[in-house]
Amino acid sequence: LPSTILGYPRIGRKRELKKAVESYWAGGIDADGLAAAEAELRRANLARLVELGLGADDSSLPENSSLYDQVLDVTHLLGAAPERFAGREGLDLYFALARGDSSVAPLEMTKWFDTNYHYLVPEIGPDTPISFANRDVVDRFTQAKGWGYTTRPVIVGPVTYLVLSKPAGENGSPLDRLDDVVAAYGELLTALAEAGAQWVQFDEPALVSDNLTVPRTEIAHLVEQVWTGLAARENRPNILLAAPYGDSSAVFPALVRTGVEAIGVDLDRGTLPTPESLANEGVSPSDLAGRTLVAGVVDGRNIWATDLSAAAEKLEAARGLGADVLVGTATSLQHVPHDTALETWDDPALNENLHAWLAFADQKVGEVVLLDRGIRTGLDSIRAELDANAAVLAQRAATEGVSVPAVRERVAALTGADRTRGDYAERRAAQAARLGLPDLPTTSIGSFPQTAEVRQARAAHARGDIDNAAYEARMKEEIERTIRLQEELDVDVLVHGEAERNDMVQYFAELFDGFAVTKHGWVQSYGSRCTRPSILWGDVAKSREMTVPWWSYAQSLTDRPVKGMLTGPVTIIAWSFVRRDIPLSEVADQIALALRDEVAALEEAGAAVIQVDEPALRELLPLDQSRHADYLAWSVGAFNAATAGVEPATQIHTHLCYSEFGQIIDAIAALDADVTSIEAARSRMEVLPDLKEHGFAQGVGPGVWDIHSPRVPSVEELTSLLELAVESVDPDLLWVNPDCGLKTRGYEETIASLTNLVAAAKAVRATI
Ligand code: THG
Ligand code: ZN
Repeated sequence: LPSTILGYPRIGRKRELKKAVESYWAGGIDADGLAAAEAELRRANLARLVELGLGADDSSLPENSSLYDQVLDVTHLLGAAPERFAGREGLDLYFALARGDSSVAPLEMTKWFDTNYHYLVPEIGPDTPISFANRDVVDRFTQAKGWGYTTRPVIVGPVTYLVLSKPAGENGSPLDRLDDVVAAYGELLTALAEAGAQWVQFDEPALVSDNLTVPRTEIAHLVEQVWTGLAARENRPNILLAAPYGDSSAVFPALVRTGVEAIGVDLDRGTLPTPESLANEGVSPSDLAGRTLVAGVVDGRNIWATDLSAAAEKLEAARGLGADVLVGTATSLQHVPHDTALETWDDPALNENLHAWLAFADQKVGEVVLLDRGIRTGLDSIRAELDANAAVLAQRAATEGVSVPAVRERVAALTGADRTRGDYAERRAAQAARLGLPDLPTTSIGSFPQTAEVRQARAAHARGDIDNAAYEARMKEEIERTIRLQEELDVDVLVHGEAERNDMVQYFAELFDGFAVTKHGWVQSYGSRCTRPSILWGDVAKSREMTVPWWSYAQSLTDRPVKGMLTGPVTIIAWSFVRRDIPLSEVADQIALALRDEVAALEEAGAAVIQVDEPALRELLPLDQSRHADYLAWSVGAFNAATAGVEPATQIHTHLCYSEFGQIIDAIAALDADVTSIEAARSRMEVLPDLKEHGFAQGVGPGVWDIHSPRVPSVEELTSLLELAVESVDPDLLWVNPDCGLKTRGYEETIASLTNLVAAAKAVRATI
């Protein structure tokens, strides 16, 4: 096996996969059309990788394509569909599992480790069918072989698959089915060998996470057992067993003991064990002789050019363990966009800098190929490239905007007092007097439906087809419509609807100093859905007018309070590609201070309620438990720095996009927001008793309308949820709202649902 990458973006340089899949769903192309488009994209990606320097026939080409999701692909491979999908097969079944259909709810979706990618959660119970049921992996290999490529299929490993599954039904754990899954993988190995595969890659990232229901030591034990068994099979391809997404040093001996031919480790987030620690586990250099170590020295999920000298040092250290060392990526490159060459930034200096500083997937392949040359023919043979890379890193550090003294000083001067709002009881009284709201006040989370017209206006503005004044007029029309609608519906605290925002992070990234945005930098978020993460390259500050004019316009239209709406520091970080030359905690404080300025500007303009959303607070929680406390301290501290500058009578809201609080309930209390809105409808307010037990006694808005579904909730249903809520929450502290923003909903269902929501609030209000 030569040097390689663990996976390549599959959405396509021009989002070809997204377009093909969505066209198939819409009836624009049929199954053959989709298969043809998918094959063409796969072939183009393979051709591109060979053009970039990977070998066509030496198994260095990863085959990690998927029509929707790599975990769903395993469910499909195993035929492990829950009972409710009975009667469906092939593509219909595959997409029904992903998205549901007219009569069945889809699999649940959740985050893939600490990335922004989401996978479909398998439901595995004692009766779930499990076999080697689908040959797509083999067929793709064979098809590529026909094109002249010997690929290396990439498949999520059996232990990770089951650890990420949830139980179907009441009884047992998905891991009870491990033997059945392993048997199916065994058959897959045979089928791949028969098709001529030389190598196959299995990813077992569960090895590096503490955030799972199964303890890490148990996962390591299972991986060792399963892979020792699979490695002992005859008639199979060579196996690359990868432990991406974090530190596998503690489980490395278990990987060695499996006997697989190659091990892949993440040396970006993780480290290698020392020869001494290996010796303590009874692993000696001779155990590694003749084995391959794919050293993941090129980061797979951020977009900065690799420090090649540092990478070369890691490779050198890896050789000390006794294995044959190859260059690899730390994770699949599916988390980064395709190619920086597709981008042009308007500012010529920034354009030149970013092209030098950034490495998207194609540039990372180039780095792997270069480092491979370095370890094969000696570092001197790539000395010129190493020197040029060092010069770029030095140039970046010295570039204006990367380190802004005023920003650094301001962060350094932050005190505990700057992060403290003062007594809640006093704030509560002052806010009650200022706002004069009824019990159970109604509000919404922030965005209103983004109509096709709004999107078209934004696109026309971006193209230069309409000027600033016309665009502004168009947005103001939309804001007025949104305000009038909420008044008609008799909502108590209004929002302006965010028509002017494309995305809640990109909007701020376009306005703050220190960020760049991309035009083509799409990254798959789930299925056909993509985001373009912003690039945080420099020190962050606010130097432009941002949300105040829009808010002021909205507030000028009504006597009811309109919320100022901002996105919090952790969420901005979580959904951007962030610089790594300073600690995240410092980046967070910089963003916090920029937001603090905006909070102050809103307050100065008269906003009585300001919401700072942190939907991603939970997302960035490290996989490694030992790092939780530090993370929660800086993330909460940043939120506090952004919001604690306001008067007691100014009400701070926050919104969190999930309901699983377990690990972070204390952190949520420490945010010290006056009102926190959360997801609660789907779990029937389950979270509220927990909050109460924890002594959380500030305003809370448990979402009563699940906006993730197009269904309009009835007044009765909403009323019953609110009746449940008042059992745990003082009616004086209870807010009534949907469980997330309405951007993705249509107007018709929004009006119907908000009408019912207000009616339910009034009904329950009358009973207290
Ligand atoms: N903004 C950003 N990042 C995010 C989210 C976000 N990451 C996590 C979470 N939300 C992911 N969820 C979604 C939901 C919808 C879409 C993408 C990610 C989506 N994307 C459009 C598409 O692919 O067609 C493109 C949107 C666009 O034009 O910008 O619908 O909210 N930053
Ligand atoms: Zn939300």
